[in-house]
Amino acid sequence: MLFRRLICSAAAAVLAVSCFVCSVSADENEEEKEIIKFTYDESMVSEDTSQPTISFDTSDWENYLHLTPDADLVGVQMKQDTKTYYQGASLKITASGSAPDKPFSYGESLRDADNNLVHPDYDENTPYVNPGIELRAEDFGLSCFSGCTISFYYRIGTDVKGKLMGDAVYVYPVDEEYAHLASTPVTLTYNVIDNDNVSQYRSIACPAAAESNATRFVFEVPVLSNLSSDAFYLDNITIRLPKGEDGKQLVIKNIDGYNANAKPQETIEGLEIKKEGNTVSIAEGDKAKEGGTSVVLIVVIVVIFLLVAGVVAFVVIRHKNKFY
Ligand SMILES: [Ca+2]
Repeated sequence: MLFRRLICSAAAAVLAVSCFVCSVSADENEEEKEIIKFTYDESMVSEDTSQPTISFDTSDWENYLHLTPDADLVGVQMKQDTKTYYQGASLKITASGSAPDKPFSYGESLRDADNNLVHPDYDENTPYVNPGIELRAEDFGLSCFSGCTISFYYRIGTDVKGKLMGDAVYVYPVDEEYAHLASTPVTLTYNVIDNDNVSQYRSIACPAAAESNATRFVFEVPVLSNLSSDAFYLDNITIRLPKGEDGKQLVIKNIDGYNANAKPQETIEGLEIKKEGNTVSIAEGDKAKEGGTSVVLIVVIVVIFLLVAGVVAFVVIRHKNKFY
């Protein structure tokens, strides 16, 4: 009898311990998956979407843009620029270094089309690096960026072709460990042909998914070889909050002294129209396209003319034959 009691007590103890272990491990799992609840500081938001959150028009932008921890790997630096801007003044980002000995965030650079390693010293297990600049949610009174969208104006440097991976700067949300939270980044690709973003500013947006624990937006500068000029420019960044249940759109209001009187640059959609001082190659490309269109038009007109002339000649000959 005593023996049976001992067995039962031991079994109960084992059960209790195992339940405790299960609950601890379940708690740990829950802790790992804990989603940061989105909250915002009511004193920092506005319904007025006409003013950007960061304008770069005064020196106060320095409180809101940061270098990423990997920025030094490729010598990323940033400073206000009053010569090349969308409106008032902008932020110029440069990178003076060469390619680091670790891969950038995007895996496609690891292997070529034949699945061979592009760089023999690293593979999929090598830690990625994110050199560039970043926005941090806490600077804007936000618990996280989940559900937010940033929009901004940008211009790509004239010398990035072949010198940045994919000829591009990549924009994407990350969590505190710099884990990617977007399957594909927003790609600012050097383009002087059909959507010129080198001699003029363009606007684009980058969202962070809801409940994604996004706390930063990274602008990655994946340098492959030394840049002789600027990497890219930023102006007028606006942070939009997730739309409320009432459909109201709130933004983080301007916090760095927006110069509303400065005239925005004209942004030309589609094919670029020349302005004084721009590169000649783009103009030649445009002319070639226009020339190509003209040639096709002339050929069509000539063919129609020949067809009509042929029909007229045929009718006239038939008509003459009737009388002779
Ligand atoms: Ca500005």
